[in-house]
Amino acid sequence: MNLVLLIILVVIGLLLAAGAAFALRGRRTRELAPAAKTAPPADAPPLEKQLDSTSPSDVDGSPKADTSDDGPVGDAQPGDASIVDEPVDEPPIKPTFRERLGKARTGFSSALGGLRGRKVDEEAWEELEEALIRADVGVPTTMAMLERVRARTRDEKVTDFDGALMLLRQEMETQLEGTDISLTQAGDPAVWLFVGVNGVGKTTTIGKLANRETVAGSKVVLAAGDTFRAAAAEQLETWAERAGTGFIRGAEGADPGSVIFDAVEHAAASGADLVLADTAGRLHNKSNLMEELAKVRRVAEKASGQVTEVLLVIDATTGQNGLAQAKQFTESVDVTGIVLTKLDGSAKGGIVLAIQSELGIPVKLVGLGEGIEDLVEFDSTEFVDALFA
Ligand SMILES: Nc1nc2c(ncn2[C@@H]2O[C@H](COP(=O)(O)OP(=O)(O)OP(=O)(O)O)[C@@H](O)[C@H]2O)c(=O)[nH]1
Ligand SMILES: [Mg+2]
Repeated sequence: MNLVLLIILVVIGLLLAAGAAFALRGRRTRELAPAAKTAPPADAPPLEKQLDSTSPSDVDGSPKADTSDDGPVGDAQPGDASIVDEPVDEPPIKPTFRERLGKARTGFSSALGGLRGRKVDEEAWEELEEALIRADVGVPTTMAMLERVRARTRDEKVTDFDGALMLLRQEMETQLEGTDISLTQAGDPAVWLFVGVNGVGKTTTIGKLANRETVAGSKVVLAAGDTFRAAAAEQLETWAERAGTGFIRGAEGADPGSVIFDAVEHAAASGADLVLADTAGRLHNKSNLMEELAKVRRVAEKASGQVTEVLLVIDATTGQNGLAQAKQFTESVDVTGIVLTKLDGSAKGGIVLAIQSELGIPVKLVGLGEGIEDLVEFDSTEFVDALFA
C-alpha cells in the first residue's frame, strides 16, 4: 500500500515539474518573439547609420550638422528638420572698384614693386618706361608724362625712386583730374547711342545701364538698332526683360536709323526719359560703315528726342588698338564718352590715360564683368590708387 502511495507521489511530482518547465519556456518564447521580428536583415547597416541616412542633410551631400554642440542644433534628434544645414542669406560684401580692377591693377603695380627702394638712375627710368608701355599707356603719353616727372625729380632733388614714383602718381592724378563722367539725361527723351567695333560689349553695357537707370527711377526704352542679325535684337530684348524697360525692334535688315527713330517716338509718346540705342558692331576702318553710323545719328536727331551721349565702347583687352578705334569713331560721330569694358580681364588699364590725354575724351564708365551689376562709374582717384597699390 505504502509502495503504491509512493509511486503516485513520484508521478505527481514529475507532472508538476514538467508543467513548470513548459510554462517557463512559453514565457521566454514570448519575450524573444518581437525582437526577432524587427531584427534587420544581415546586410542592413547598423541602426545609427539607418537613422543618419534619413537625415535631410545627407540628401544633397552637404556636411551634417554637428549635433555634439550644446546649442540648439545639439538638442536636435535624428530626422528633426532643425539639423538641416540651411544656407545663411548673408548680404554679399561688395568688392571695391580697386579690388575689382583685378588684373589691370596687378599688372602695373607688380612692375612697380621691383622699382621701390631703388635710387634714381637711368636703369630705373627705363624700367618704369617699359612698365608704362606694357600697361598700355602708349608711347606718346608715357614719354610726355615721364618727361615732366623727370624734370620735377631734378628740380626737387629727389634721389630715391619711391619719391619719383610719388611724383608719377601725382602726374597721373593731374592727367585724369576733372574728368567729366556725367551722362546727360535732359532731352525729352534723351538718346544715348552706343557705338564700337564687334564684340566689345555694347549690348551688355546697354543692359547694365538699363538696369541702373531704371533702379534710379528713369523710364527707359531700349532700341534694337543692330538690325544686322536677328539674334542681336533678341539679346537686347532679354536685357530689356531683365531690367524691366520698354523695347523696340525692327525687322532683320531694317534701316537702323528708322528703328531708333521709332523707338524715340515711342519713348516720347509714352513719357519715357531715356532711350538706349544699340548699333551693330563695325570695323572702324570701313568708311561706308562709319558713314552709316553718322546717318543713324542724324536720323535719331530728327525724332522728338535729343542725342545727348554717343558712347564709344572699347574692350580694354585690345590695348592700343582701342586708341585707333577711338580716333576713327570720333571722326564720324561726335563721341561724348568712352565705356571701357572687360577691365576685369586686362592687365592694361593704362589705356585710360592714353585715351584721355591723347584724345581728350573722358572714360565715363568701366565694365568689370558680365553681370548686370558689373558696371561702375570711372573714378580717377581710385583708379590711380589701384595702379599704385
Ligand atoms: N569680362 C567681361 N566681359 C564682358 C564685359 N562686357 C561685355 N562682356 C562680354 O563680352 C561679350 C560680347 O558682349 P556684347 O555685349 O555682345 O558685345 P557687342 O559689342 O554688343 O557685340 P556685337 O553686337 O557683336 O558687336 C559677351 O560675352 C559679354 O558678356 C565686361 O566688362 N567684362
Ligand atoms: Mg551687340
